Amino acid sequence: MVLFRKEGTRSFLMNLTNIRFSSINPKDHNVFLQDICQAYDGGYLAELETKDESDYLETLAKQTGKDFWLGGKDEVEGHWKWVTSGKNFTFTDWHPGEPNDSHHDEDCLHLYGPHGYHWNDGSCNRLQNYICEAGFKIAGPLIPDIGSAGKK
Ligand SMILES: [Ca+2]
Ligand SMILES: [Ca+2]
Ligand SMILES: [Ca+2]
Repeated sequence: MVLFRKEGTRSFLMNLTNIRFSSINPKDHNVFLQDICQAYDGGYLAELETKDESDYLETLAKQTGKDFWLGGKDEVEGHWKWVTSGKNFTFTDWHPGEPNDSHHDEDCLHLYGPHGYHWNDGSCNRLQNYICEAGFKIAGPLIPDIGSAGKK
């Protein structure tokens, strides 16, 4: 199931399919998820540049009760980047005490329920849902548009 949401000029797909960030090709963690997002009119794993964007998706995640992958990784430990744009994080909403690289095995960014859907670094091998982001034209026949979620 895919939830399709619009916020301003952005569109977001919240794919309620459990997937590992590191699926399919362990040598290139990003490819599989990126390909799925790209099928939606050039989408990519969500990159949260602003508080508005982060708050919006955290609220939606909370409504679904699911954890979601975002498009951030620290390929170099502690240096967080968005995987599609290659940009460093300019805004963060880490839960207090995160990122903690627990067990030296947390390199993938997600919205995490036990942390109130604030940001956490988690193991890339976790099975969970994911969020794609794209431009306004993302709407298509593949995607059931269940309407826009109100801002809180
Ligand atoms: Ca964004
Ligand atoms: Ca890490
Ligand atoms: Ca963590």
